[in-house]
This record gives sequence, C-alpha cells and structure tokens, in this order.
Amino acid sequence: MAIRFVEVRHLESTTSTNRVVAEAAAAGAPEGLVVVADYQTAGRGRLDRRWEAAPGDALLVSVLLRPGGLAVERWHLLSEAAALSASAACAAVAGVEARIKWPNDLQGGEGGAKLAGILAESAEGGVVVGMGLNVHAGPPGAAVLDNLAGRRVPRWDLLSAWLAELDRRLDDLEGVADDYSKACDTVGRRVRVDRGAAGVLLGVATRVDSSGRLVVRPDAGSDVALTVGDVTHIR
Ligand code: BT5
Repeated sequence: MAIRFVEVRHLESTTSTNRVVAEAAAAGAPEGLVVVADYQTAGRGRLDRRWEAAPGDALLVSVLLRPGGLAVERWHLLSEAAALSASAACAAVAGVEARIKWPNDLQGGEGGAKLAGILAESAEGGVVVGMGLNVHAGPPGAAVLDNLAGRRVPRWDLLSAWLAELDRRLDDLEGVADDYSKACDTVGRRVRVDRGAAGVLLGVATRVDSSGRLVVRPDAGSDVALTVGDVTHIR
C-alpha cells in the first residue's frame, strides 16, 4: 500500500493552494505534500479563470506529484486519476453520484451543474494537482454536495477518502486510462465545443484517446481530437 500523502498542511487562508504547493516544489519539497485551505484569496481555474469559494464552504486542496518515469504526454493521467478519485470520494462519503465531464470537472444533480474542478499545473520537477469541490455552498448555479446528499458532509472525510483513492490510483495508471474513458460522462453525448478563434464545433463525443484527448465526430467532416476547448453537453 502506497503512502504518498503523509504531510498535510492546513491553512486558514492563502492565495491559492496550487501556488503554495508550486512554491514548495521549487524549494525542493518531496512528492506527496498536501496543502488544504479554508479560503483562497486568488483561487485559480484554467486559462486565468478564478475559482470562487467563501470561507469554510469548499474542499480546496492541492497535492505535489513527482511522476519521475512518466512521459510528459501521459501526465494527463494524473488529473484523470484525481477526477476518478473525487467521484469515488463523493460516492463513498456522501452517497452522491458525481459525473466526470471532460477534461476535469465533476458535475452533480439533474441539470449537471459544476460540483468540482481540477487544475493540474507543471511545477519544478513535478505536477501540482489541485481540486476545488463545493461542499457546504457554492456560487449561484453551482452544484453543492450537501444539497445533493441531503445532509452536511464533513470536508475532512472527503479529503481523506480522496487522498486514499488517489494514492491507490497513482499506482495503477493503466487502470486509470481505462476507467477514465469508461467513466467520462462526456463520451456518447452531443457536445458543443467552443474553440475560440477556430470557431464552434457541434458533434458527438465518441471517446477519450490514450493521450487524454476528447474525440468528437462533427456533424460534418472527419473526427477531431481535442486537447483544449470548452465543451458543453447538449444532451
Ligand atoms: C477549474 O477551472 O474548474 C479548476 C478549478 C481548480 C480550483 C482548485 S481550488 C484548490 C486549487 N488551488 C487553486 O488555486 N485552484 C485549485 P475551469 O475549468 O477554468 O473553471 C473555472 C470556472 O468555473 C470559472 O470561470 C467559473 O465560471 C466557474 N466557477 C468558479 N468557481 C466555482 C465554484 N466554486 N463552483 C462551480 N463553478 C465555479
């Protein structure tokens, strides 16, 4: 049994747990450092977006991974492992089915509102994987775990379930690749993909390939494999 996550630092307030862990990585911290905060003044999403959570309402956590032998093209497996582990933690601790939206979101409830987001960033000699999960409250329109569970879910139970599952999954990245493409709720759905300057694509998501790309069969033309892009489930 792996025991990566032995050092957990809890901060009442910080800028961003991803930033704190990246700074620790630059200072030589070993794999497995965990930083969890009650509040972030500058929580980050992808592409310079913000992650919003009022004090004490969310699980805000980042871990440092140093995937020595893993080729950079396979680092997507680390955030896939984090998403699978988050979904498993919601099921085990809260009895809630949280679905994975490609590439890094958890959705909950009928309308598929966003329950959690995962942000993986490269750092000195490794990767920081951070997660924000709305536990007790969230911004307007977001999904909230307590509401889905119908009771108050303890944040630290979720944290320990997530870390235990992530620890296990990181030892079996082949299994992660298989399980992620099976579990990803985007696969099989009709999607709209906003590709910025490249325009909007409408089609059906057919699979996640071995490089972590979402393969979309457009209404017209041949398959497109996406590495980035904002995907909306149409149905
Ligand atoms: C993400 O980005 O979903 C990744 C979020 C990662 C946050 C964690 S918190 C701990 C760690 N430390 C950090 O600084 N970050 C990580 P993205 O896919 O770009 O989604 C961001 C968008 O989600 C925003 O532009 C909002 O529209 C929306 N959003 C912001 N806060 C939200 C919340 N609490 N619940 C649901 N949606 C939210």
